[in-house]
Formats: sequence, structure tokens, C-alpha cells
Amino acid sequence: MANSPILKGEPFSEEKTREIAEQFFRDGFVYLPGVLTHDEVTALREKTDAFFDDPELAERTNPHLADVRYIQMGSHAESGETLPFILRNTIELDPIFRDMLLREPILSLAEAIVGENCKFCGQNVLRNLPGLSISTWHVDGSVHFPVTEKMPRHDPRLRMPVMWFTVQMALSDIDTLEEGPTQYVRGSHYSGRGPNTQENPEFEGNKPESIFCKAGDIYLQDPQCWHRGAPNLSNKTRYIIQSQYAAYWAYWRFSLCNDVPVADDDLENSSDRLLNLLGRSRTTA
Ligand SMILES: O=C(O)CCC(=O)C(=O)O
Repeated sequence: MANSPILKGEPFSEEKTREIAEQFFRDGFVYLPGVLTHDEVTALREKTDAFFDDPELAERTNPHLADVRYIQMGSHAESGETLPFILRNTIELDPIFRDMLLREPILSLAEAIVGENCKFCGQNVLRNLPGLSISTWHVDGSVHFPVTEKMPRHDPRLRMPVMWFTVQMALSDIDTLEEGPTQYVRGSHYSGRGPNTQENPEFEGNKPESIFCKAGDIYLQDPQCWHRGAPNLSNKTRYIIQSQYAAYWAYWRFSLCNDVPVADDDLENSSDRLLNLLGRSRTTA
């Protein structure tokens, strides 16, 4: 990291780290102003724009990755025009992105939330050109701990388990609703359900809250807390870098355990069912 534009940074005090983690467990998100410097933000944005401008990268895919593309396209909310939207597999592209994973106080917060020896599980840059956003209310993936119809919610005395989570880092100012802030419904990770409606979802009286922020601010997101990016109705481009960290046990169980190097040749005569079960695709000669 010696010549990196990304600083090493400093962890918060143990007490502050613990308080932030407690707030995260209770609310499902936490906003922390003023973490990245102006120079870091500028370097990350410039690098992001350079990759979005690279015609070779726009075409590149890798079938062995969870996200096979490096540049994911999105549809303009009104015109339907297809536009470049999400830069994926960033850590392969440049050390600046790898350095962001170690940046303090981010890594120590990740350890306070998902546990020591936590593992990388994703990084993207959202570049919301005007008209682009992930504006559907959702939880990431599926509801991990669904309740039955008869249960109103999870018991508030429980701390909902966090297998992985996202650190959202603003690389541009997001000052107004028109600029498409991230929105959360506080406490909704305790609902045991997906968002109750797409029109102003509500959980026990908690309504959508917008994260208005400046470039360099960060916020922590439980993927089970109802959230979305509000539509970008402005003429400004919005930039958010997302780093994702997982609990060590989840990495061990879901990444290491299924990574047994059975040679492709040995699987040549296997059924589609076995290949699918192993997460392997049939290699063509
Ligand atoms: O644009 C945003 O801030 C929301 C991103 C989001 O919903 C997601 O990454 O799951």
C-alpha cells in the first residue's frame, strides 16, 4: 500500500467500534460521516470512469465468476436505453480496489459485525447515471430467517445473525431525494419478511429513511434490512463503492468446502445433475 492513493487509516476506539456494531445490529444500517479523504474519493472515481470507458472491458466475461461480466448494464427508467451501470469484479482490475478492503476503520468494523478473520465476499462500484438506479425495495438474495404467517416478527431480544454485509461508500455528494440516496426501513431485518409493499414500505411505524451524504461518508448495510437506491431523477451521476465481508464460517462452509479440485476429465461422463450440484459446467472439447 506504500504508493497507493488509499490510506491505511485507523480503527475507531474499541468502545466506538462496539457502539457502532450494536447500532447496526439494532437498526440494520449505520451512517458514518467523513471516513474517506477527498484524494481517495477522486482516485477511486477516476479509476472507475477509466474502466467504464474501456471498450475491451465492456465485452469481457469470465464464466467462472459469480458475476460473469465486469460491466453490468442497466435500463434508463424512462427511455429504456441500455447504459453502463455497475463495475463488478473490481479487485481483479486494480490494486486501488484491493487496498480499499483493508482501509481502516472499515475492516475493524467488519470484524466487529461478522467476526474475526472475516472474508471478502464482493466489491462493486455503482455508477448511477441519471435515470439509473436499483429502485425496487428488496433484501439481498432471499429472506434468510423467514417467520411463519402467525408470527408478527422476530423477537427483539434476539440478535439477528449477520452472515455477510455491505459497506456502502459514497464517492459523490448525495444531498437531495432527486439524487437517489440509499433508503432503509429501520429495524426491518427483524420482520422475517420481504418489504410489505413497493410504495413506501413500513415496519412497525418505521418509514423509509434516506441517507443524505457527502463524498467520503460511509454507511453499513445489513442485506436483510429493506433497502433500495431511490431513483436518480437529477442530472448528476452518483457513485457508490460497495465492499462486502462475510463471516469466516460462511466462507469455510460455502466457499472452501465445495472447492474440491475434481479434474474436468473425471467429470466428463457425469450427469448434468451432479455437475449442477457441484457448481461445475460441462467443458466443451
Ligand atoms: O443504490 C443503492 O444505494 C442501493 C444498492 C442496493 O440496493 C444493493 O446493492 O443491493
